[in-house]
Amino acid sequence: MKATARAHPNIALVKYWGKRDEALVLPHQSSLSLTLAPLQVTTTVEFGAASETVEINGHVAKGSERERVTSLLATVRSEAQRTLGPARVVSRGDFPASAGLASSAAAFAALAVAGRAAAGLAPDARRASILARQGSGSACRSVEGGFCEWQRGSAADGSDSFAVQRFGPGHWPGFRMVVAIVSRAEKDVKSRDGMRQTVETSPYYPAWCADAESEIARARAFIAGRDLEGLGALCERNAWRMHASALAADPPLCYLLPETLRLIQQVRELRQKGTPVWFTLDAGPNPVLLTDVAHELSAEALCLAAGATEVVRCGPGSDAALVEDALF
Ligand code: 2P0
Repeated sequence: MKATARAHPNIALVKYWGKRDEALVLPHQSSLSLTLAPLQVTTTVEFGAASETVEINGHVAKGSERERVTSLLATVRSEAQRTLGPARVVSRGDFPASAGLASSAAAFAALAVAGRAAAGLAPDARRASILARQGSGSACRSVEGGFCEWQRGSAADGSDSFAVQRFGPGHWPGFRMVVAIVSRAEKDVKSRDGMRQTVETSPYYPAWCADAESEIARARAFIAGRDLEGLGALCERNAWRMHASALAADPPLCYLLPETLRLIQQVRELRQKGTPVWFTLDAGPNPVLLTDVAHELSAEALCLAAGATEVVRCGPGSDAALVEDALF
């Protein structure tokens, strides 16, 4: 009745931006990401507690944060078809939630894996991915390691909308993602709301969806061939196109800061001088650089020189996994 799991966050190379079903968290387009080590979140779930409690990074979760955890556990209970009683959940990340990286992806992947194990359900990556998706869309891509593709699916109940691993972490061990923190400020519009606003009001939204879907096969081919130049260029244009769709919303959504553009300009200049470095951008101001192990220190130095206050160097991470060390 008690289990603990750890999971890594992920960064999308081809992005998810918009839902066709808000309640089930079903996307309008497929996406493809890399699971990132060494960052991780650990979560312990125990059923049979006196009352349902959720503690995240040392504080008691309330409101929608708590609701997303408890509704995921309700799905676990119905799958287990057992009387499990209230759950105690404790979750801790080794990176701050405001670091510009979505800790929610790792947190919900760890919760799905630990919750299923605590309920006595057999390990099942597909079911865990579907479960994690209901907490946060991108979390479905953190159940397995390496390069994972979230297939949008078409079923109304979401049963065919989950992530599958395309290449394990050992496929391209020298691939690196370098996260440049230029701002830790809370963003004005959360991803969930920004996506909705873009879907409902951006005239560019249908073009964004069609383009993102068509990039998936090309991204897969570049990863298969460990083609950093091809993948880097694809990631940059996919990030720009996601931001273009958001900028065209009404009211417009601009997640970029002057510091973001300055850093991106320097990435381009360093590349023109021969260093293989590209960038991607999530729904926030902090660029993530794509490079290889031979150039990650150059990428880090660029970020610091361009004004980043903190830099996190990451490589391909492994599957979400059960661990022995419970948090309580
Ligand atoms: C992604 N993002 O593919 C995209 C790129 C942000 C930009 O997934 O509403 O926390 O919980 O499904 O997964 C961030 O949104 O949103 C995200 P919900 P999520 O990684």
